[in-house]
Amino acid sequence: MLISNYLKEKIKNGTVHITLIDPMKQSPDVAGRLALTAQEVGSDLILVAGISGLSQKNLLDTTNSIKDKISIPVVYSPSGAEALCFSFDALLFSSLLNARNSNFVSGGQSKAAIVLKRMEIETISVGYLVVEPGMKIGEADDIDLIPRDNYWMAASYAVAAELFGMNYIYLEAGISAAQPVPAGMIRAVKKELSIPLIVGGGIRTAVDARRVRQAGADVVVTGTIIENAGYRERLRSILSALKD
Ligand code: 1GP
Repeated sequence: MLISNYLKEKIKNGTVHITLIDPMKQSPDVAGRLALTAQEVGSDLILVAGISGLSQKNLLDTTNSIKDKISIPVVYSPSGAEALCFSFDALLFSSLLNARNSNFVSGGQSKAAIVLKRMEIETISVGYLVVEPGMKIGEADDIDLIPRDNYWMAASYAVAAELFGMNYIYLEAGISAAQPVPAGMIRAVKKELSIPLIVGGGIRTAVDARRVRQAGADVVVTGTIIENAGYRERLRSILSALKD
């Protein structure tokens, strides 16, 4: 089944949860165990997110270890063409829309595009929008971060992406952000959109997850919580806030 159809079906039945695993943060073996826990508590998909500096070997080993242990889909979100792997179920083909550096908008993606198409890898196009504080991503000088109170800017970018024909909008507050994207912003974006909305960054508790869901997120992404002690229980309570 195509991952886009899998997601469509899941979204029809409620909020989707994605567990993000960064291969640079643990060994491939541990990554596999974390992915298994995520599957056991009810996560719908594992997103392997490459950040710059990720080696081809680490990506391959981590992917193999995850795929050996779980049956839910594993999708890759590369940060560029430096590490690629074709054993994923699909690839998020994202454009960082509020970047000033065109490499993040389409330049980096163009380097991998022909290979991906020829390999017939499923790609899911995503309009990626980084909201303050943006954390690591926000530290890059060339991003026009969306201010947390500028709902209009977020909605305008999101609708532009929809009109470009993108499949999803991803509102990102940044890895380990102190707070998730504001609920008011999620609501404002959702109101204008006809395509599904992904929200991630800074979601640590069931209260956060419920707020993001009630504001209109179709898909919720968490990453950092799985790296800390007690992650199984934390993830379980987030999942119950999303799926009750
Ligand atoms: C996914 O960047 C996030 O959008 C992950 O954020 O690590 O804060 O959950 P956390």
